[in-house]
Amino acid sequence: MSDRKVSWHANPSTPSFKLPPGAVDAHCHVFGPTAEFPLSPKAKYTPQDAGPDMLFALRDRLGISRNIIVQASCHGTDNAATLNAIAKSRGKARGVAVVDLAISDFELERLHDGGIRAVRFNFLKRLVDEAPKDKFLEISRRILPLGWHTVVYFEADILEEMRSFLDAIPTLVIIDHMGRPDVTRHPDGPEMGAFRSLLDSREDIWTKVTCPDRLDPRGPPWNDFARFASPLVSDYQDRVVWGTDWPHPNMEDAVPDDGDLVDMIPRIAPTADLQRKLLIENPMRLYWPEEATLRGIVPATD
Ligand code: 0GY
Repeated sequence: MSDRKVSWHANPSTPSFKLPPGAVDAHCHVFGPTAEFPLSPKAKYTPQDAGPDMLFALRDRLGISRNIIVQASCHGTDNAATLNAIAKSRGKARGVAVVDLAISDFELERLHDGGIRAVRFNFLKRLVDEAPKDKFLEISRRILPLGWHTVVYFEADILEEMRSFLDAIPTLVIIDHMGRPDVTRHPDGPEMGAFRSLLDSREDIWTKVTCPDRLDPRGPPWNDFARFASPLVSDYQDRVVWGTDWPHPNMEDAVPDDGDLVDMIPRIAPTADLQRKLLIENPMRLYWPEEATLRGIVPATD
């Protein structure tokens, strides 16, 4: 067990930025606890346990109100650890599943009842063995009646070959971590141009302005990341969400301080209006739509 990695900060700082009440961490994970929820035999990394109690302690410490728990690839297509964390949150978490391509409708409904609202398709070869686009599209068609959306994780160098697949997804789409651009390049260069043209192609393509630690090789204070993320937050203000990415899978060599991650927010979303959309209105609209309408967080639509 000694090779199990710790990829999170043991004692994150208290952020200077005070999150508004109701802020959602729209991208985080749990690992285990593995005594109850073992890692997948196909896992490409073997982290130490980082279960719901730890996640919710961090949530409270940072001033976050709710979590969107994304099934981590080390748990494969068994979403039990994610469902367990959602159940323990007492309504303060919802989730994104990774599903077996032969999943039954009954199982999809069971996931819905457990708080799942999206599936994730992962195209990173270091994380998954296969990413069959035709089968993924079939799943996206099947989740449409549940009102779910599709989360897609890929790196910028394959965006062009991803375009026809992304164009064909029938649900709302969220691209993880801004499509993982090389942030040492110019934010107005061809790579971001291609990403913006994807966002411009459909009103229902969203992105997560997440992972400065993962994307910015120069490290804190992550100035290059900020140059990429802040124009997206203002130009696509109704379809961006933020998250910590805790427990930062595979980041054991450059573990971020989660307090610093919160302090990035006013740098990429400098006004109270942008912060409210990024942290509350947008994720609530996606993950708790009924409550968002009932509580007047988003205007009711006809
Ligand atoms: C992330 C990024 C990574 C890992 C996973 O599911 C996962 O294992 O998402 C990564 O290693 O880039 O979004 O957490």
